[in-house]
Amino acid sequence: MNAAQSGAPALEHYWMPFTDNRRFKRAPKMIASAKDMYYTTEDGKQVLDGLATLWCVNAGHCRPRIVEAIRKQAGELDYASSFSLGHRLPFQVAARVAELTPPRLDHVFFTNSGSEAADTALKIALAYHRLKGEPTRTRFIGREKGYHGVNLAGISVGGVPLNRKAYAGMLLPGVDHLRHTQDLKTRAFVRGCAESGAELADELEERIIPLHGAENIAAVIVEPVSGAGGVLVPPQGYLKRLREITRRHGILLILDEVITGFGRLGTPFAAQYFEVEPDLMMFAKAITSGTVPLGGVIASDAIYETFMNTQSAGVEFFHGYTYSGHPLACAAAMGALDTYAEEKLLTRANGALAQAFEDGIHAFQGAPHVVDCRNLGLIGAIELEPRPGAPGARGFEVFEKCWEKGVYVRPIGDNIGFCPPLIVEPKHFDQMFGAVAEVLKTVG
Ligand code: PXG
Repeated sequence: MNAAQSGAPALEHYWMPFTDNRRFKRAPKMIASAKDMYYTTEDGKQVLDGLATLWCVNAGHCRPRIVEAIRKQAGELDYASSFSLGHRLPFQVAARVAELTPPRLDHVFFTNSGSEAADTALKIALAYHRLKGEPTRTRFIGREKGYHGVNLAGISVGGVPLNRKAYAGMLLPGVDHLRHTQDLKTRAFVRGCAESGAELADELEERIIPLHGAENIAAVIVEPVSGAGGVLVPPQGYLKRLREITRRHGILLILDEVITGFGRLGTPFAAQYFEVEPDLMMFAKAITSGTVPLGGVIASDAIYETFMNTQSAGVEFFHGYTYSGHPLACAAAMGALDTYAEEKLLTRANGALAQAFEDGIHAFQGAPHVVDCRNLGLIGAIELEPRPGAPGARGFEVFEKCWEKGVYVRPIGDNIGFCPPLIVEPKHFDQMFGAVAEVLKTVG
């Protein structure tokens, strides 16, 4: 039967994101449906979702509360703008997000994605300093291996070289980067946060602030645990130190919680896990458990009040998206937040479950090609030695062979990322890590 007879679509029209299109289209991996921890492929195979798909399906797939909320909303109010009009849902979702975040983070600006949340957070920072009478604060400090989406501002403060390479001449000016925190020589195979390395944050005060001048720096932006940079867990005390230094110098701290938000570390947000209160926090992905695009930035009272109180009447912030606060996305968020609350998922990545996950990851120490194992809460990775002259090839081979065995894990270069839905059970760890262990024996 040819493709037309089987009803399969032509493949050339869809330009797939972050994909080797030619390779995929030679041997497509097509998913037909999903439920809880598993996908079903078009050829009827069950595949365990070991990455909450793209670090976002925290409640598991096709959960009834979320499905029903979206269905109902689509028939009731399909779309309404938030530009000088309102409907209840985004107000309700914003209040629930504010309840889950640290005390002084209270005001949510909705976007559709994490990339837009990055642009939004950076723009809030610039406009805030200007309103405060400090218009020279325009520089941003990101971190090597940081990932803040793919828009030009996000890749400028981000530190994933391949995402920046083609646009090198056109990135935002005035950006500097902190060193990343990984060090295979002194901190490989550490369980959770390493005891050493907090001093890496001092680079901000010792090198970057003297070089650029604190009065010229708007914000520092980091992920609490970097995800797409390879799952890098911060050293103990590192984020607290960044917070102290930024506060001392009037620099805003933006935490990008697009992956860590909504229970990944066993607390609603990583800010609570690390006991650090940022000025701005970005979220996306798991706010709807990945079902409908929604992201946002939650701002501190001080920032919001500056916008509201220091300007004469009129629009306080010239920014917004057609779909900011979209009814379907907000309905999905309510369904996801209800599911998280009812099933206590936001504190599940803790205790015995997180310990079993950690033990499973660290059992790879000594396995073929493995040069590091990292974990925190229910996020982790193993790092493989790259094949000489072919970085990423070994990681991709592991991904493909695991898929054949019915397990989806994500290659991030030569790192293999693990980030299961928060409904995961120990038996799923056995399946996931078991498949990777078998595959590693067969990878050259
Ligand atoms: N910040 C972080 C920390 C992210 O992980 C974004 C921002 C951007 O979100 P949107 O919704 O615009 O994609 C992300 C997204 C990977 C991978 O290779 C990770 C992401 C996206 C695509 C690929 O693991 N994270």
